[in-house]
Amino acid sequence: MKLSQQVIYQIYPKSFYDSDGDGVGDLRGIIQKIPYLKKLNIDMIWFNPFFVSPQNDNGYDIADYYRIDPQFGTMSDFEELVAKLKAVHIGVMLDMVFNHTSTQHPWFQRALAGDKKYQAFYYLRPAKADGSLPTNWESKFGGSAWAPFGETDLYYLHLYDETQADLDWHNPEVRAACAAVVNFWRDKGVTGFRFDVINVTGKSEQLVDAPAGVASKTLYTDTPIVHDYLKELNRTSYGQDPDSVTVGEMSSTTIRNSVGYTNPANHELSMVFNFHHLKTDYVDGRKWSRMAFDFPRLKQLLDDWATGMNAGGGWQALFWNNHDQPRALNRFGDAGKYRIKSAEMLATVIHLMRGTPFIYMGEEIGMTDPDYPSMADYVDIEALNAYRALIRSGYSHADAFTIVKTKARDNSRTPMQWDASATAGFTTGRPWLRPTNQDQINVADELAHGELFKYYQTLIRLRKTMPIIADGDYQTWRLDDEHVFGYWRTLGSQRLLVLNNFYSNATVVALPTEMVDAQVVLSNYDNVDVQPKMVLKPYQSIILSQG
Ligand code: TEU
Repeated sequence: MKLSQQVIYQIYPKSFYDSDGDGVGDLRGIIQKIPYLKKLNIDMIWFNPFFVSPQNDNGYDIADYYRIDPQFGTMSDFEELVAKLKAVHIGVMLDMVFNHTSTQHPWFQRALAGDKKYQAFYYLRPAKADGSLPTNWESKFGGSAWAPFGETDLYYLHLYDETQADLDWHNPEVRAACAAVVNFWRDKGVTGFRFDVINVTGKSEQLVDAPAGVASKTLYTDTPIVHDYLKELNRTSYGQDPDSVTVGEMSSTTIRNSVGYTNPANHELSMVFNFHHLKTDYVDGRKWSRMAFDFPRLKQLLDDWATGMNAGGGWQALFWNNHDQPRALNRFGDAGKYRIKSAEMLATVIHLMRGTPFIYMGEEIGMTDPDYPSMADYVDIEALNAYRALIRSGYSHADAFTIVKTKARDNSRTPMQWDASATAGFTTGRPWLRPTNQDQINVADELAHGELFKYYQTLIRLRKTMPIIADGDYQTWRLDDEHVFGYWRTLGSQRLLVLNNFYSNATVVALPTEMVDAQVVLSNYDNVDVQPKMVLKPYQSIILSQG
């Protein structure tokens, strides 16, 4: 099936389904749930990393790219999973974390033991003449991006945790080693690859301080050489398979670069994730802050990206949720009274756009953030570091905790809620992270008498059956509407108008004249009557078609 008709589902293996009662999800658990995945009718599954890892960053700190971490299963479990998914036409996308390795990786360990070949795999630098750290760069998880390299007088660069050492992509042996990993998994039948923070691999060879007032990330994000690296990786690995599906996770990227990464003529990637729309509830761009989302800004960003990527022939990965983000319902929808309607509205926004929709596990049953009473429930390194940093900078415990509660990555990492039981039907043991609202939100209830899962099935079916959804152009509708985010899709003489009310109040939209006798393709409320002045109910979405 063409990429434009596909929908991808994301599974966080640690939290999907536990088959052996140790409280951690595993590959055999996923095998058991294939009928559920097939029912949703998704085309590919992106799995977060399940490779051998000390798990300091839940598997994004890889110690062996070629083996499965025993807590998730064995290579034969993986082979069985791939074969059983293939039998029902579901592809596999693996997470390739190539910006850094775990400091437990043999490459880093050999470098530490003095092996020059592997020292050249990493960024090792001496202190400055005055004895200070090699640069003033900050780790994305807090503190300096430099840590002492063993007993030497060198430091190694880590843009993420201290146990995640950045690989030096200038070294052709590093790039060849990464391509070899991709090819190893291709030989196992894997056709999809997600490249973790791939746009920060293009650091300059001379690492320099960020000038005062300039964020260090601007020095190493989206540099021109990233495009060269991707062209090479494409040529030496996944590009040899015409059906491969690739997505780059692009931290703080631009539309111009993303067009470059994804325009098929460039032979780089199939699509990219960007995160700008998910920063519209940040105060002054700071994640560890709290405010209601800025609706005009959210619309402007969604529209700018859709318009720019369309104009440049680029392709977007469309998403609200992933394992790094609090649940979208708690941010852009309503996690209470209008939970289902707002979940349907948010899904409509994404699934009707031009690009490839991603569904993060649990989204299709309307999962929300857990309600944890204390810091003791949080386990993610980023949240724990952020809490300490907030306290250090003068926040009270209560204020710091409120921010952590709304922003922690743990919010999306709670176990998939299969039923209303104490462990949410996720495990027979003690879940590694506690679910809190499975009595109200779970798969069993949703399949028995819910409407949200069915709504997702419909959205997925529409993309496969309506060429205008898969391949039509995107155009802006009135950006100044105060409650509604709408947009046009067009293909030949056919037009769709997609209207989404982001609020719990009804609102009126004066329909463009050419749409007053349009057909209703779908709405999340019954009995829609097309009127010149249309009333949109709370969180209502309507898809109108003409021609
Ligand atoms: O995340 C990359 C990234 O840009 C993070 O800084 C992200 O913005 C942050 O987690 C949000 O708070 C990827 C992975 O998705 C994440 O799970 C890893 O921790 C990170 O890379 C390092 O590998």
